[in-house]
Amino acid sequence: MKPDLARIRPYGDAMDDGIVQLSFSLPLPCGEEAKEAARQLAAQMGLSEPQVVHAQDLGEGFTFLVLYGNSRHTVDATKIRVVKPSTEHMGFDEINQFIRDKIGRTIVVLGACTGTDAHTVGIDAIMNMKGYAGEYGLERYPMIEAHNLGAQVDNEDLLAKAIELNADAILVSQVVTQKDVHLPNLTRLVDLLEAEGIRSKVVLVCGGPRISHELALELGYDAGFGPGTLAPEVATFIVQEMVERMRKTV
Ligand code: B12
Repeated sequence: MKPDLARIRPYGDAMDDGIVQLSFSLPLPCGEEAKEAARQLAAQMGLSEPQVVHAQDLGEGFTFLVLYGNSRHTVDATKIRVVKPSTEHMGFDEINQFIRDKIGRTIVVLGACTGTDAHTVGIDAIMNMKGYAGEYGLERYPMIEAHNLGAQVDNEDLLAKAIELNADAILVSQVVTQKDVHLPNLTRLVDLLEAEGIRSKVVLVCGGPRISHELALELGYDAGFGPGTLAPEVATFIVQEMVERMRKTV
């Protein structure tokens, strides 16, 4: 049976059954009361027939719960439009060859977690030599000179390094988003680059679990990448953007 794209519902055991899985923790000791509280919460969230399939004592009066329930809502997938950098990306060899052929020199890419952010795993996944999820990071690319500045880098220091190394691209990772601190921190870098008159010289990219391409564009970045991003997607964007800019200035 084919799904009705105009009325997409979650798939559990059978098409259109609407079954979803939900997990959360409650500040209640593990027991029947915690399970009943979880069922009632799931019902209030609009799930019918909520069942607790897992309850685990987290200690100190907290319980972790997993529930199944039935969602009646549908989405019209034919009307979905998502703003994203590009649909096709090149592979490792193709990207290096593209740089040789179209740019003719190694390119300099700087990366950092900025502001108060100490979550380096995301930027490492994109930049580290050993790579992530089967894809080498940018440090492995012979045609990319990659510098990962690590955690809690001030925007001012990142700017100074970008000028010193004559960076072609700057990659900013923002994971900690409590009270939306990532937003002014990200726009601050744009302001600094503009004040130095080098904003248009660099390809400026941000990423993190709560970053979308659409948000990045709103903040003045050239692209934004969210969860599950792989290095070749980012590298493809950088090199294609560089070549596009070269084409426009000829
Ligand atoms: C590991 C971890 C830590 C470690 C970090 C160690 C390290 N060296 O990185 C430590 C213990 C230090 C830590 C501390 C804190 N953490 Co923490 N941490 C995590 C955790 C468990 C995993 C994050 C991670 O490594 N993900 C794996 C990577 C691969 O995924 P990713 O970051 O999304 O990266 C991918 C994409 O987003 C994208 N990407 C990311 N960056 C970039 C950049 C560019 C340019 C591009 C193109 C793409 C890109 O590509 C990556 C690969 O696909 C998460 C919870 C979770 N399960 O996600 C919480 C989490 C991120 N932490 C959180 C919090 C609150 C904190 C603390 C504030 C806790 C505290 N009260 O002290 C501190 C803050 C410290 C600080 N100053 O930053 C919250 C953030 C909540 C929010 N929305 O703001 C989370 C979500 C946990 C939670 N549910 O509350 N944390």
